[in-house]
Amino acid sequence: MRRVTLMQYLIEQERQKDWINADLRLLIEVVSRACKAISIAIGKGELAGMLGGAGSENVQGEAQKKLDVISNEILLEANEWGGHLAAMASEEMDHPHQIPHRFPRGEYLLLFDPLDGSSNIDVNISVGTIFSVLRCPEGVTRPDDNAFLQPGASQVCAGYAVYGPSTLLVLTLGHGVACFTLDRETGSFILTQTDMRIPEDTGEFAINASNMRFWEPPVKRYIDELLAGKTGPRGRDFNMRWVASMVADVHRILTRGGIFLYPRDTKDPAKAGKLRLMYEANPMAFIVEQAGGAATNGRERILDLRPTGLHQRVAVILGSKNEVERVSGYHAA
Ligand code: P6P
Repeated sequence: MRRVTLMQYLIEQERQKDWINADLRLLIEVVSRACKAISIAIGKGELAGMLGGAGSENVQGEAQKKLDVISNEILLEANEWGGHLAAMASEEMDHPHQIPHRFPRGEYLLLFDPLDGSSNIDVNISVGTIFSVLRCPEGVTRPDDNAFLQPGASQVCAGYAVYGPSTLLVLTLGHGVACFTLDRETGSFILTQTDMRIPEDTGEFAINASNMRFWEPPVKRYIDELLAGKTGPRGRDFNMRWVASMVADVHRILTRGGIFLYPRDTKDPAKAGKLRLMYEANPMAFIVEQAGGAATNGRERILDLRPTGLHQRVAVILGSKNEVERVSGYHAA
């Protein structure tokens, strides 16, 4: 494959297609540069005193890591000057971040989980950044939470960076999924995969099995059948992986297939799930569907859900289409 940088890819897309314009191209380039800066900060780890707790809590009541706060700041500072955004929302902030008056505003809303899986950061396991792009509703000059509450099907772009052995940027503009690998020598993201596809069948599942006693019957039935392997109704053995970094688990599924489940459980009946709809489930569902996979909350397509809160949680079952459909069938039974 000829060496194509992210900038070249985006400019070629802008020339030939109608689904990207200069502002969206700038947004993606700026986010990619922020992800590069986050990758460098993570890579320094303890050498730069970046590990450990920040001594604060986020809107979810979760203890923030220093790198959670740093990653959030990097994304805010990188994006607020460009004139492409109307506002930003983040897992780490109660309410949307308004664009300072000294900068022009644009038509897009950017949502992100700046450092997903950050509980893994102190033990040197892959983490990531997840982002989602919506259009700001017409006439809204100071976007509040409600301006962001659009179904995932309204996204114009979504992507993630995974900070693993290599730093990758995976991106969809609604017309397939592309993957870029960070060349640390030149600082460019290089196109390394186009049109990523998730196999419709799989032999690998991802779930936090320690929650088994809290699962609803359809999930319990599904996982029991996988564990029964050759001796059970599925007639084959399955393998299990759980990184506890959604970005790492989703990237594995995007690369070789699989099903990821973070189902609703009765541990905290008031919670619809653990993962957040607006900046984890929606962008990942968009990417997974664009790669030929499926994403539901067990009963409904994630991208059809009508959001009611910026930080609302949702059950997530995504990946290889035939497995996700089987789980949905068990919920409907
Ligand atoms: P558990 C990370 O905190 C996260 O939000 C996702 O990245 C990950 O899939 C999940 O939570 C892990 O949850 O309960 O296994 O620690």
